Amino acid sequence: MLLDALMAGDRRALGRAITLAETGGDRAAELGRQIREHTGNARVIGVTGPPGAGKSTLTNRLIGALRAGGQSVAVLAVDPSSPISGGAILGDRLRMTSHTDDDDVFIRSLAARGHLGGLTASTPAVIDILDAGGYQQVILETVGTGQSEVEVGEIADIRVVVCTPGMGDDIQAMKAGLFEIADILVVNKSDQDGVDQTVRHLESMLSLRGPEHTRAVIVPTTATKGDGIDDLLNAIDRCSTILNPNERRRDRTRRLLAGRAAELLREHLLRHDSERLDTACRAYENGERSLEQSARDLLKLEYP
Ligand SMILES: Nc1nc2c(ncn2[C@@H]2O[C@H](COP(=O)(O)OP(=O)(O)OP(=O)(O)O)[C@@H](O)[C@H]2O)c(=O)[nH]1
Ligand SMILES: [Mg+2]
Repeated sequence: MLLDALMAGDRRALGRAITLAETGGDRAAELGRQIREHTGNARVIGVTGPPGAGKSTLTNRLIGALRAGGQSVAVLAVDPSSPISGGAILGDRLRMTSHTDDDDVFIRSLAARGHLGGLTASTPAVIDILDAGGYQQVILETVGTGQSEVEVGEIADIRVVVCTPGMGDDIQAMKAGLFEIADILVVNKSDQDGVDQTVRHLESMLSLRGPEHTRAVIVPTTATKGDGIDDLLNAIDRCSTILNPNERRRDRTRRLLAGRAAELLREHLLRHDSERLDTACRAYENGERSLEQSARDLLKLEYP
């Protein structure tokens, strides 16, 4: 039985289960159902940010720090297959080779197959497999490219957004996506100029975030030297308030379901409910309703 072998810590079974999940189909769905009750033990740490910010170097350091604490670690690096970061997988592999002989470290690259430009549709299933397979920490590295950070927000229990000094206006542009989901904002490459300025800039942006967001913490790091990694790990630990597997599983499912429902709603409105969409659209264009009001009208939500 694949499930038994997987739960017994058999690495080949783990690889087979992941491949099955990536292929999809009935057998994958069946495995997914079987393992559900064995999930919720792993902590999923999402590490995202612009290309080249140092996510893989930082992840490599995190692996080391978590291993030193006796934790087993799985890393999923999502290859954005964008021309900018071509060869990312090879780069990631090279930067994480210090852990390849360690049985309690598992590193796998997932190809992003265009699912909303970010994560693959099978990522949640692969995380469940790693979780059931006994990995205590799962690090999900993705390049923040538009939609993907929203998905990381849905999948990861803790969201680490990596930026670098001197991003200036780029940070402003980041606001809508990356910034909103962050539990922890890492300013990596702190060995470069402009760290203090970037930290101040981030602080002032954080103070503008609405009350629905809990306040993110800012952690400067120099991943190449290992500086600030302990601070980062402490910040991650402080974010990990859910300890019970049932709660963690439910929390994860809630986020995934809400995200998927939002996607379906969008499709539904565009394809099958265009009359209602047009009505709301007209009210907005006539200036009768604001964009926010029109959107709420569509959802039949009362405007606060
Ligand atoms: N000076 C300096 N360079 C760093 C630091 N961290 C990473 N780098 C360098 O930045 C480059 C990119 O690092 P990666 O870890 O591959 O960055 P990444 O965010 O994973 O990149 P992609 O996966 O391609 O988006 C490498 O040349 C690293 O050596 C740092 O703290 N200081
Ligand atoms: Mg990388």
